[in-house]
Amino acid sequence: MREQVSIFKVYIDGPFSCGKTAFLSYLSEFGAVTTESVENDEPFTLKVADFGRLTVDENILLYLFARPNLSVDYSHHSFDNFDAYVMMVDSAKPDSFDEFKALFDMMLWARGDCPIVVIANKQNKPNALHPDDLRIILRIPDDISVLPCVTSTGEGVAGAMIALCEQYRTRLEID
Ligand SMILES: Nc1nc2c(ncn2[C@@H]2O[C@H](COP(=O)(O)OP(=O)(O)OP(=O)(O)O)[C@@H](O)[C@H]2O)c(=O)[nH]1
Ligand SMILES: [Mg+2]
Repeated sequence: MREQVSIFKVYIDGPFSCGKTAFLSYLSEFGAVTTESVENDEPFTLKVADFGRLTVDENILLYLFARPNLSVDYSHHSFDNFDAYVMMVDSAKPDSFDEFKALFDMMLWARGDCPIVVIANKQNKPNALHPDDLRIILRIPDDISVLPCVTSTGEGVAGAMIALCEQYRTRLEID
């Protein structure tokens, strides 16, 4: 008999252009299914989440969802029905930190006790802040990992997913 497949839904969020689609694309076995189109020669994202899928093994499937860009008014957005959460920031873009904090507060509220990691993305930029400094500036609680990534090359991406899976395991052991 075929074993039951567990599907875990992972929600990826973060300020405009921090690397959400690139992150999802890197992980997903068929790339990102996006709803981007072009308007006035500029990329434009419709109000539907990017989607991807990662088969971890024969029993575990990750469904990956990322919020599309600022065309979405996230004040009406509900994301409390996911199994794990990834919050990203462009480590070299301080003018996006207020937006990060607003999104992160909503995510903390929505996640309950589900696994969560913060990705300090774009660490390859010359003026990127170190994850330890970002933790202080962005007031990330001590029990949430802030992990360095260069999503455009894939560096740190797998490690972030492993950290999320480890949190599941720890939770299962506690339960
Ligand atoms: N230098 C550098 N650039 C990156 C990195 N990750 C993503 N980018 C670039 O950042 C830009 C934005 O990446 P996206 O993945 O579209 O970001 P996004 O968060 O999905 O953007 P929106 O959906 O429009 O909010 C692209 O040009 C990426 O190639 C990284 O680690 N380092
Ligand atoms: Mg995107």
